[in-house]
Amino acid sequence: MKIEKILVANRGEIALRAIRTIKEMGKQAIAVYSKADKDALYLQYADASICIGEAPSSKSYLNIPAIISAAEISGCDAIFPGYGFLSENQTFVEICKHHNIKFIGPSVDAMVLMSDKSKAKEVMKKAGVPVIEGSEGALKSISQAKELAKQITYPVIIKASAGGGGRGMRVVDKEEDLEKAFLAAESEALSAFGDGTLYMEKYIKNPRHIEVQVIGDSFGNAIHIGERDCSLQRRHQKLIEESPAIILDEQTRAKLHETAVKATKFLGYENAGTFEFLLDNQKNFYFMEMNTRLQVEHCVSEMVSGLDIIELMIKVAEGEELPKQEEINFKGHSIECRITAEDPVKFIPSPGKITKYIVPGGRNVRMDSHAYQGYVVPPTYDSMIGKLIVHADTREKAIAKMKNSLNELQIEGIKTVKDFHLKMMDNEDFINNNFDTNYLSKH
Ligand code: MV4
Repeated sequence: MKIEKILVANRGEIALRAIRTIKEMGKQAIAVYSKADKDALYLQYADASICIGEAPSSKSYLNIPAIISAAEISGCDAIFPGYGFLSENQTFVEICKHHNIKFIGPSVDAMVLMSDKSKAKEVMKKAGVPVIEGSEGALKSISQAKELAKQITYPVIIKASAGGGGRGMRVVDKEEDLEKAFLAAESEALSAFGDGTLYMEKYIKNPRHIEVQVIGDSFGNAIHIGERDCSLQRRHQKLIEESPAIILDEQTRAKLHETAVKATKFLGYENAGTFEFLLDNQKNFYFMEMNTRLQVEHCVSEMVSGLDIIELMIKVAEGEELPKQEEINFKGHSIECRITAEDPVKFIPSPGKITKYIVPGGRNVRMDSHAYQGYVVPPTYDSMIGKLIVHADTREKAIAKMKNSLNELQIEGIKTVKDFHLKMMDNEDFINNNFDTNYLSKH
């Protein structure tokens, strides 16, 4: 089934990113916006745009009736969700189906399964994917948790089944601390997700966060588009991502890719997704979670593979078959720096008017951003105003190119994290691949 008109149910850089591909494919792109985004750049690039409500997300980008109405009024046959907002909302996917609008993403079943992190782990274990030693499903009581922790030995980590992103998570070093941690995680999970279900794992010290981009089609084919190292995070907010993950030797990398593809096929997963793994200091990898959406950092995978992942997502949704794994070749190294409107030291949001905006350019330099001179960054949404992505033959050259590009980037009127990234590009530990997920909290 050919898709002709796509509603982009998102804002900012990802809305712009999606509109570009949709138009390049000869399709029509319909944008939606809240009152706070009436002057947004992506609206100018869309074939039409529709206001869906007031500034708060709950009244606009999360407003399902408004978005479905916009799709119907404009005659869209599909919706592209992007990341965040409704991209992993099971109800939304079901409602799209009822309205005969193709949701460009996975099935409700896959989404539901992966949203329960402890169930997802059980299913992955069945698929033959290595998982971190821990509870079989949910924890039933504090005493059971104590029993289990003794068995797997401390430190352990207690996580929320409905969680992700670090909320409802507690590391426990010894039995005396377990009860308090259990109760704290439970109440945090209950208030954040409305579900206090917890599970337990052996705590892996100083791991690397490595994820594999996959995509499946409606014929049961699945391919990977390489891996990304996303270890440089601050309070579970990723800041720098790269592909390939140079920490991996060829053999581990091949095994990781093979595992992710096997898991995608096992699930009968359709469309783009990401398997998140933790890599321990002995280079063992373990499945952690699956993200059933396109991610912010997909660009580094595009740069090393030469593929347009959104184009693949749309083609899969149209019922086309994916290219074969052998047809996908990886070349060079890509790094992405997230540019947020935040103080570069304290990371406090800095919304406001951009008075000067000059973007870097040149060979293999990509700036995915919806910002422009005169644009007012609203305080209402995520502070990310763009992503600077570079590609080069080697990691060393990519770092040099990123450094140069960051120096070319000039944003005035608001604070950005540019200076943080510049510092990182000169940081010995970053250059020497000597970091892990705890690096930024330690330094
Ligand atoms: C872990 C872990 C160590 N051991 N699980 C953080 C977010 C959530 N998705 C899972 N997280 C972690 N799970 C075990 N068994 C360490 C983290 C973790 C982390 C993971 C990826 C990237 C950054 C992180 C920062 C702190 C903790």
